[in-house]
Amino acid sequence: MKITTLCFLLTETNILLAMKKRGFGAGKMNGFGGKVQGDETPEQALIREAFEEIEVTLEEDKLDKVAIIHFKFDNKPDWDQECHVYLASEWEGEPTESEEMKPEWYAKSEIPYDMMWSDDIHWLPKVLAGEKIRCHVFFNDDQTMKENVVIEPLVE
Ligand code: 8OG
Repeated sequence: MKITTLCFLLTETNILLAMKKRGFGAGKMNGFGGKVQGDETPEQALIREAFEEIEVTLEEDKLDKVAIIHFKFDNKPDWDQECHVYLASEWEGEPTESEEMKPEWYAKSEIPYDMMWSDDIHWLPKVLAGEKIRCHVFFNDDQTMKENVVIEPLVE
């Protein structure tokens, strides 16, 4: 099973999203992050991806883990994914465009869900409101989402 990471930078009023320029989810607005490689922990993978994708330096003890999202595809088990989601209010460096992502700040009250993955509206408002959740999202073979999103408290 693929393990991935996802992170959103936050200020008091704003959230950092970035347009994915290539690969899985190209054209969508999202947090930054990506696949865990080798024997990395999710946090190590995220710190590496933060620098590669938007030139931001994160510290492990300043990451707030808020969710694990399980993505499950009908007949494509190799697409299944466990995505570890973090919020960060402290970082070093100015978010900068790379070959992979073009970062942009949005007001937390104006998150452009219509430009994002269709499942995000089910769980992102909850984690921004302070909930820690485990979420199960199911997809059809054509990558459309099924309606039965399951959300439970995150207990690790
Ligand atoms: O390494 P790569 O860029 O392919 O990793 C995929 C990234 O996209 C990773 O950060 C997880 C993220 N991602 C999905 N599916 C979804 C989704 O449905 N919603 C959100 N917000 N992110 C997703 O792969």
